[in-house]
Amino acid sequence: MTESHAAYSTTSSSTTSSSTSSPSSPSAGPAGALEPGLRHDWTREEIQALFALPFNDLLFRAHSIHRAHFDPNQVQVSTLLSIKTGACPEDCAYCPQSTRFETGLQPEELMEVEAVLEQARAAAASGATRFCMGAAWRSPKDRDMPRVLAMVRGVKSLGLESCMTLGMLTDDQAQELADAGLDYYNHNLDTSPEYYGDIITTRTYRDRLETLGYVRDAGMKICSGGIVGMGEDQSDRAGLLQQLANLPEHPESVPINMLVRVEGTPLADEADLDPFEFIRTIAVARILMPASHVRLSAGREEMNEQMHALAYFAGANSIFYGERLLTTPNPEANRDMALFARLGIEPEPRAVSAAPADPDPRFYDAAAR
Ligand code: SAM
Ligand code: DTB
Ligand code: SF4
Repeated sequence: MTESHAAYSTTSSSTTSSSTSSPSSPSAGPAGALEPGLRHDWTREEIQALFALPFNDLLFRAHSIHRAHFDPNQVQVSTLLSIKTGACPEDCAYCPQSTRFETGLQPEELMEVEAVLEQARAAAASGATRFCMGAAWRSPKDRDMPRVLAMVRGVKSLGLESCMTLGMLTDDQAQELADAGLDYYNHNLDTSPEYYGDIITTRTYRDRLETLGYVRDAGMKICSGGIVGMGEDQSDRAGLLQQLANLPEHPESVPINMLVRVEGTPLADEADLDPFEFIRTIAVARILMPASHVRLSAGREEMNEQMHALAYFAGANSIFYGERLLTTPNPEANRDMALFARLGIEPEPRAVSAAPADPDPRFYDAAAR
């Protein structure tokens, strides 16, 4: 284990803060999760105190921090594709792709590279700036890597930012992905360390942190977040955000998923989470990780326009765009664009470094309007 891997370990749930900065003082400086002045020593008590604020006070604080770091009228747009579907050996209680649950999902082998690129071209044409590819694997097999790497190179050649979520990685696999040009690796902590064992038994929290360490060491950006609405309590939501914020560097992208309850999974009948509690989670994520993109992720299909608008106000500035997530429905792209127009929101232009030397003029970049 290298020194930086050792730093990817769980934060004890209640450590005393040694920082002098207060939660109400947003860090100044340019946006970027490596920005100096960001805190990595949040205690559970401090975070729970944020959750306990009156709703308007919490949103005002989160929105002020959001404005200090981002254009509040821009939202980053990613598209998601399942490149290998179902038949996953893991037992994540929320997931329709686990082979252990009868969800009626039709498994599909790893896609061919050209079929993935066809979808990536469509995503680029519809205005997405990042293309995220997900595989229902515990971890990729070495024999899968050449095809996966070809997908990364192909997506990059279209001028899109690339993201993958393939399960646990070895340090070598992380390096291969980085060398192929992968920009982001998505690997979620999912929930607090204490609640984690109620949801997944086939891999540990430590395993997840180890993969995040390899991803960081290989030089890729981290996309890591979790799921709410799985029957956890507020302290678990605080615990998830505490783990993410206290990583050696904040993840550049923090997806907050609302559980999509799928028939056949153990969480199919989970009770509704109070929508304001979901908004609070977004707001607290924004306060803790001021320079990170906070993604309003799964579960949007069940959220109305007012809820979307509140989430954007609270600090969410990224979405998955397109009518499907991995296996479940997502709002149609034109509904998102219509809401953006009503709210005066523009898609965030893609990062300059992702543009190819010679962009293909056939593909329209809606975000670059
Ligand atoms: N198999 C890989 C892994 O788990 O590391 C990558 C794909 S997995 C589907 C990616 C993430 O999707 C999970 O970590 C989880 O946070 C999220 N997810 C899966 N099913 C979900 C559901 N029903 N509702 C909300 N989020 C879900
Ligand atoms: C993430 O945090 N959410 C996305 C992405 N990372 C891979 C996945 C959501 C999956 C929702 C259930 C499904 O469609 O299968
Ligand atoms: Fe498999 Fe990923 Fe689903 Fe867990 S979340 S069952 S690892 S596809």
